[in-house]
Amino acid sequence: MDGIPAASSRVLRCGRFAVDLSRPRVMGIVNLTPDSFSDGGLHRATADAIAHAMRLIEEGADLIDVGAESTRPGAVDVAVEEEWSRLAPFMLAMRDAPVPISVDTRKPQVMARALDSGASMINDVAGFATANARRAVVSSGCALCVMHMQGEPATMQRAPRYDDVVAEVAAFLSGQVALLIADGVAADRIVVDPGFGFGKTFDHNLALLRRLDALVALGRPVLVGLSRKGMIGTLTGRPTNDRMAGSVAAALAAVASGAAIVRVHDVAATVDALRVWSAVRSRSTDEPVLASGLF
Ligand code: HH2
Repeated sequence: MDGIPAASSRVLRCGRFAVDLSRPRVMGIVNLTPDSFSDGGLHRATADAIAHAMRLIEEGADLIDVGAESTRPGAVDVAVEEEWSRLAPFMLAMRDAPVPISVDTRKPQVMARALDSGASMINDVAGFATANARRAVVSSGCALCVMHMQGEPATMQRAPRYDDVVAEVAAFLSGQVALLIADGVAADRIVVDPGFGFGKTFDHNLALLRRLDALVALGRPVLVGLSRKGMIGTLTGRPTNDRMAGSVAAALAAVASGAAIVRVHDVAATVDALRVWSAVRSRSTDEPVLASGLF
């Protein structure tokens, strides 16, 4: 498509999958943290999460991202055994899932167990900053999401500071990609993510979204997670569960600037929006979406 940089035409190696990034992809969020499932015990929460993941896949999710440790601002760390006990039954149930399962974790021990249990992608909000994290993933064929975060979730929103947020985030991401490649990870396994809301003020987030092209220029596919985040709340004045329209608009803005994957809660709405956007952008007149566009 015109104006979309070369990175979007790549294939992402993702465990037993090869994800074609010639069109934007939607990653559906599944949360196994207890605060997301206020009623019921762990078993109920797991069953709900599996049903939710299947629903997101039916709605058109191209990947599923599952997390068992909250990384929201102020969140406290979860022990390895606790995090894995939440993830294990989900991973078992999703072993033959028709789309890649990405595991959102910062812990090398959890990464290793997730890969043994069939994970196709590891999403590390700490950007594989430790040698142990890189060691845990290097010899697998999984995809890796390298995200930028300033500080730690417990304190990251207290006083984020940058001289030039776009340049600093780009430098961190390219440095981590170089480290992974030096460790032996093939470049076609790696995506990068600016980490919206992770040690960033509203102005930092907006600057990153406006200058996403600077991250696309790094040459790796860019993944963005803006769904229902504080930035959408600031712009719309709406509470977390009423931010779908704002989140879809943000996803479209990111994709229009070259993002390859959008990480979202509202899969159906995002898939619809991307279909319309893609049809308008497409130069082909025989797209099925156009053929069925009559009353
Ligand atoms: N954001 C959250 C968690 N993991 N991973 C990546 N790669 N990019 C992100 O932006 C990202 C992430 C935080 O999302 P939040 O809405 O706080 O929670 P959850 O995703 O658990 O619903």
